[in-house]
Amino acid sequence: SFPRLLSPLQLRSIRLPNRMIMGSMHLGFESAPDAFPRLAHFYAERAKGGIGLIVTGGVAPNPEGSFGPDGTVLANESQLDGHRLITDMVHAEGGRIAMQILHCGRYGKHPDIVAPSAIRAPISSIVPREMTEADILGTIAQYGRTAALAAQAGYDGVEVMASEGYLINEFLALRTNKRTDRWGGDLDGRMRFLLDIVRSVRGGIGPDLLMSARLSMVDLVEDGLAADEVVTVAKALEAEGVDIINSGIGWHEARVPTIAHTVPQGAWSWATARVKAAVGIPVAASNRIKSPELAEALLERGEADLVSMARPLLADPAFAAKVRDGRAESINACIGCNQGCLDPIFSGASATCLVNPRAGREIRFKASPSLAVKSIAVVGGGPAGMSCALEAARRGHQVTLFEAADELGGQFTLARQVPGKEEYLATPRYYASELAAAGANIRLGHTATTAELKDFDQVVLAAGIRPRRLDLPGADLPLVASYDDILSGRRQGGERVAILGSGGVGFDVALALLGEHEPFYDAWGIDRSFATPGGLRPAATAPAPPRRITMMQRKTERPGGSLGKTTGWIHKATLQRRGVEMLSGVTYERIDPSGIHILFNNEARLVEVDTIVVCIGQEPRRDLLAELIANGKPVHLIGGAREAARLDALAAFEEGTRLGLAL
Ligand code: MDE
Ligand code: SF4
Repeated sequence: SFPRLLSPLQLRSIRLPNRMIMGSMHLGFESAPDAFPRLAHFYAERAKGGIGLIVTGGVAPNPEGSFGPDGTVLANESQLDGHRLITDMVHAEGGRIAMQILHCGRYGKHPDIVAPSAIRAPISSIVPREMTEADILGTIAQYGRTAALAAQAGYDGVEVMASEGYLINEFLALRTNKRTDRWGGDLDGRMRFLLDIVRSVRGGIGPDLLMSARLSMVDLVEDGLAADEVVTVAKALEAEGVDIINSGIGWHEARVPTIAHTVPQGAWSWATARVKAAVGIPVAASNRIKSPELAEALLERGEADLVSMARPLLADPAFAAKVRDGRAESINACIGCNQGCLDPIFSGASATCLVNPRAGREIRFKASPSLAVKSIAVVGGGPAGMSCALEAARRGHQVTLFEAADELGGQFTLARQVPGKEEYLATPRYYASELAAAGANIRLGHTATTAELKDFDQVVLAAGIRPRRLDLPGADLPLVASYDDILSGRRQGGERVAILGSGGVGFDVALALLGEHEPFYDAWGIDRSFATPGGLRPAATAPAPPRRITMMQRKTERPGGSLGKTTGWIHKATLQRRGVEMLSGVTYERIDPSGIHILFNNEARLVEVDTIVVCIGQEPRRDLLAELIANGKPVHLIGGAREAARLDALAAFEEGTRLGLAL
């Protein structure tokens, strides 16, 4: 049971039924013509799912503050109808929603960005313009106007985004604030902008609505705020009548992972606890909190009063209702992959969720009961097959799912051997129990035959892929292994290993061969004693790797170029730290028992190894296709069986869901 998580909280005129907040997420379609109805359905579904409070994606107070082409600004009454649609639909579901006001400062992706000082961010190519006194006063007033408009639109409150390295955070930190006027210098000067904004916002929303401020608990960049400065700012916010302090962790330019799956769950609660101990108002913990058990434990330990979860609400809109109704074990857990949500956002596309393709597409992906019940065979229990079978079964079809292995999950089960990816296994577990609940017949350890499939009305071929074999002299020698040999645990690597192919699978294999991760705080130089501004310290010396690894690829570009934008750099840094060699532009010549002969920089070289792991892509597995077509069976081909060029779980789940809704 979750007594603390489920206890209500009164904030001014607003009563939260529980301590779960959905954290702010930019979804990437905010400026699309149909954005408001889509957003309204997205938030309404989460409200229906029982969340205590929803915080919207960031809305800028003026055009300079917007993300860029896909950002939104609320500066006049012209958009109020759109926002009212959101608040009306959320309230109709019994929910509460606060609008986040976010000025992106030097992180905006457009030419007119501004900042306290004209210093370019390391993750941007644009130098911001230094704000004048008039810009600053104007911006403070615009925050108040935007807040007033939010109140007029029916929001229950606003959140002031003061973390993650955005404009207000840029004013707070010496790293980005070199001003010598009253907006810079000592902390009183640097926090003046934030406190004036908070006053302006309160003026805009009046005394009854709630105000949250998202404050950076630890900046994780050099010349970030010192430990006592964070506390001083928090106390000043309390004195100004802020109702909730929400946690931000690390700037976007920080070279420390903060929310990827490699970050231990609850890794940042120490930073929130320091602030919580110093103030009397409720404080919310955030980042890598995805299970109700951990959330309850944080509250029980007194490290926070609320928990803010963002991605877990993409993965399962009904998260809070399941906690409330004693069904927590049936939560579709976020696996921290960033593949469906943050990676697309940082690449200028829209967010959804890998394990819940319906997220952000609530209107298009509506399930309606099937009018004519059909018997459907789904061959293959990987991402495409599982998701298709589940949607079809939920809609009332008679579904039989055939899986040759002894468990569902397909390529997903290979995550088991990759340190930090263990939580990926929650996904097949979730689908398996939901399939059973929806009445699907699951036949594990069974390879379907054409004869068996003959009696079904429709067949979905989702048999996935098989690893592409290496076509090279010596490729059949015993030292050569396929990636699934290693990732399934069937084979172990030797002392010296060559990995052929440096895409996502090659990286997973390298990480698996390195074994357990180093302790997180040591590897990334995180100072939990918070003795230096920003909370960084030199990383510990990396332990010697258990084996020597050389990764290679034929492509000339840098290895890891195809990895996710928000996780690729983490994996690259981890492998580099452990001394993994990475070669690009390699020509493979031949393999013999001593290793692999290659051409590298126009020179012949023997890479002496005892194990060669082949990670050079996949081919579709379509064993039954020709026979089924010859028998005149309607066959649907989805997932890797249709297109294996890129092993793409995001696409596979989406294709499966789409087809399951259409059958
Ligand atoms: P890259 O390829 O890793 O780097 C490019 C080059 O820059 C260098 N670099 C740096 N050098 C020095 N110091 C630094 N701090 C630094 N940072 C980068 C790199 O070394 C590299 O140089 P090279 O090696 O080539 O010589 O980076 P990229 O430009 O491809 O991508 C950068 C990213 C923005 C993707 C990035 O760095 C990101 O991965 N950072 C982590 C972000 C993250 O995970 N943040 C925490 C979670 S998000 C969160 O908590 C709140 C999110 C707020 C909104 S959503 C809520 C509001 O509505 C996010 C919306 C963003 C919309 C744009
Ligand atoms: Fe979580 Fe991955 Fe879904 Fe993002 S795409 S919400 S990280 S499961």
